[in-house]
Amino acid sequence: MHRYLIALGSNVRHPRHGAPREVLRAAARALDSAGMDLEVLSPIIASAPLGPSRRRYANACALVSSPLAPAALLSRLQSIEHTFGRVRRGSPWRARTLDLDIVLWSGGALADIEANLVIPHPAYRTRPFVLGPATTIAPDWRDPLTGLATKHLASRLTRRRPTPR
Ligand code: PH2
Ligand code: MG
Ligand code: MG
Repeated sequence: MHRYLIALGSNVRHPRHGAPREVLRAAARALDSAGMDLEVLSPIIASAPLGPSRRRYANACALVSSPLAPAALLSRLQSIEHTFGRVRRGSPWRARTLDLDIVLWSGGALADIEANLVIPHPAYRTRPFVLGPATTIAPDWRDPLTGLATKHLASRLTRRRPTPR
């Protein structure tokens, strides 16, 4: 059995599920089906968009256990994105109904060129909208590359710079 930390994001309404935070609630239910067990979902936060899209995001993180290896789990996540109406065309950072990213897994560091998959997620250490929710459900999970726990990565981001005097 493997464990995965998954980041969820949405910044487009879904015609049936509704606003982005409702999209994430429905997506969490989909993470508890067909070879995946949802252990816990973090609180859902609102976050300012990073990148070109102007719409605010709903973000959350989930802990999932699964017998699936990373490439197989990724393709399950992509098919869930697809059932939520995500269309992959245009810029990779365009607004999206649902984004499901693998952030960490119990097997450590991995680069699967064929599946276009890198774990840990290459950008998670600098993203408050990932580290905030992740700290609420997996504060002590260490990044296999830097050795820093989620809560330490998060506090590095929010720490105030020393005020010059
Ligand atoms: N995801 C992106 C790009 N920018 N900004 C926020 N606030 N939340 C996201 O999930 C997000 C983003 C690419 O996946
Ligand atoms: Mg993403
Ligand atoms: Mg993605």
